[in-house]
Amino acid sequence: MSEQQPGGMQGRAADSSAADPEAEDAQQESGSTTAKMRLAALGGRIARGALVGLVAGGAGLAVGELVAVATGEASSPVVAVGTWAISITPTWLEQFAIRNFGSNDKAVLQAGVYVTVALAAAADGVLARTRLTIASLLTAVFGVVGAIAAVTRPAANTSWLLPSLLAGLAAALVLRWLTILSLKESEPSAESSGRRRFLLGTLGTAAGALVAGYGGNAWIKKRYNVSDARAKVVLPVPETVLPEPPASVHPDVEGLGPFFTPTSQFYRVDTALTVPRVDPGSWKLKIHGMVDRPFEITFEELLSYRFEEHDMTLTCVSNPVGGPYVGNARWLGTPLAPLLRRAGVHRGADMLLSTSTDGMTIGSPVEAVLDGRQAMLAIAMNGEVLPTKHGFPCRMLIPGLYGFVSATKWVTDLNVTTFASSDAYWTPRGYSPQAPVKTASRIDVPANGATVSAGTVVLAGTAWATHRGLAAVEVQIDNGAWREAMLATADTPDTWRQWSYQWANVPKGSHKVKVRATDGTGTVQTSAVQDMVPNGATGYHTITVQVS
Ligand SMILES: Nc1nc2c(c(=O)[nH]1)N[C@H]1C(S)=C(S)[C@@H](COP(=O)(O)O)O[C@H]1N2
Ligand SMILES: [Mo]
Repeated sequence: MSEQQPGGMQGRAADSSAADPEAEDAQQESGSTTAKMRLAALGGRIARGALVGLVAGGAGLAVGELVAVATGEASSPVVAVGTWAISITPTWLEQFAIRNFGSNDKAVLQAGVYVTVALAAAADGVLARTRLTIASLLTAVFGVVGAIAAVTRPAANTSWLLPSLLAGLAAALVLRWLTILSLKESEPSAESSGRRRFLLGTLGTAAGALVAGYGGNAWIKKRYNVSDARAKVVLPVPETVLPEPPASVHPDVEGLGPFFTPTSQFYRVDTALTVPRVDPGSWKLKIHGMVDRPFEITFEELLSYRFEEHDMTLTCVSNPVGGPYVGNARWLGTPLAPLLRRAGVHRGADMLLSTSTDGMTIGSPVEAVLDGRQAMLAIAMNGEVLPTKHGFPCRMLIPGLYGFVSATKWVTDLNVTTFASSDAYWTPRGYSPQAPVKTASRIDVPANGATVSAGTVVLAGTAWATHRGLAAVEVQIDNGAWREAMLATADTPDTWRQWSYQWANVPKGSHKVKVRATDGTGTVQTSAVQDMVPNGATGYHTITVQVS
């Protein structure tokens, strides 16, 4: 490279004009013009380098996407790196993401991966203009990093190496090719055909990468699409069809959510960057570990079992006090206990370690499955086949336990083991191995900070102590005495209970309202404030209401 030294021309200009002040002025002017030109040229080189880097990176990602059509979505470079990033995300950051982005946290992460790749690719493209070999090697290294991220995912096989490796190779080749074209194009002797070649090469590759990238992604979505298979599932008729709960399970208060959470509004929490799409035709559930008779069942066999409907509230350990990560649904499932009995659980085995197709592991107490509660393998919620994001074709549910220790979606493996010998996904990340749902209550109406008119104000909300049942809800206004709220009719001890309270003669001004519940064992919800980690937040939900 015949790069000029920065400032070289200015130096010469100053030398030659030192004797003549007027000439010096003129020279300085032309010197600053030259400096501007040089700056513009430098900017141009950086811009070209960055452009070449971005196009090379894009071409690499597109190739990765195309290869992933064969090896599966989770092996595509961005998904693999994003999934790996999730797995190393420290618990505080994960909590931060849940708090600030909620269910959009994955979209934010994926955007973050794209931005990081883009910045690195652009920088690499600039580097390539002076250090082409190093830059190409770096590109290949990116590919290797992606491949390692992919192949170390728990659900990976060796073919997962391919998308990122080939992506890195493709990006390195494109980088070399376009950088050489670009350097030729910017030589002083360059002909206009050189410039044309560079532009055509860059734009053509960019367009090709966009088409291949989007096309590959669409192809993946189509190839691994399970909506047809999902539509074809004929739900078994439950042994006893549950009647609808009475209308009185829901206090008729405007703004209070329904008793059953509509599936479309049901919260979603999982570590999957892209929703696993599991074909029920090839789905199998393996039951093994500390059992006498390990066995495997297909989806068809599963459907031939006895099915039951059960109303149950599911909640997340990461739900903050007063938070939204709780939902209530009617589930259709086959009881889990008979399956464990058929396998014959060994004495001393106390943990059921379940694994999903994406490699997520969840540990549940064997006792909670066998003690008579309605632990089940669910295939439908609210009368419809499970949506893919809620675990199609099959998920586990155990009443009374937080989702991270019971509600494995896309479950395919049940390993009977011990808490002493096995860790589930969240355990080394600071969460308790065992986590029963804590008694919780929430004020839903009015919203925190809302202004309401004086007179009688209706308060309403939701409270749950899943599996222990809910016995009472009380509200406290401005630190006064606790007053008993009106509980709506109970459905099952495994569902939440909604409540309301007629707050009469409310004076104008700002008021503080608190809520607490008592569970079916008579234990009052604790006022001690605790964070979500390690086993669920506690404290009383408190809101401020402006009365005018
Ligand atoms: N495969 C898999 N299953 C999972 C999880 C997950 O990350 N992966 N998250 C669990 C957690 S933390 C909760 S709270 C529930 C949430 O279920 P939902 O998304 O259907 O509401 O699923 C559980 N099952
Ligand atoms: Mo959760």
